[in-house]
Amino acid sequence: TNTPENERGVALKTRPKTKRPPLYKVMLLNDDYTPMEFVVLVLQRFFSLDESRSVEIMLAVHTKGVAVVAVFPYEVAETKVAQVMEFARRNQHPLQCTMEQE
Ligand code: TYC
Repeated sequence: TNTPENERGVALKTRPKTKRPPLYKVMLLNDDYTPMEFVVLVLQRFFSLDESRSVEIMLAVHTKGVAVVAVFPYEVAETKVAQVMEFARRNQHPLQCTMEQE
């Protein structure tokens, strides 16, 4: 609708509308009690990160208080957060995982 035209009624070139869905940052929060090895396991298990990348991210959270683990569309991010929170709860660790629009 409302395609731009020149003075002779010829359609002008327009950009195709390829609106991308919003992305959400999935973040881990630091705490004083969750074991470092447990956080590394979470990163490997739920985010498919290798051992060295998992250790890097865990240490970033440990030193800075929070770090972005990955970005996903809404429903994927929501699933990751739920999986991490359930796994932490089942193992009685206070680890917190949150999401926020990019
Ligand atoms: N601070 C925790 C400790 O010293 C380790 C930790 C890292 C906890 C990352 C949570 O998201 C976290 N055992």
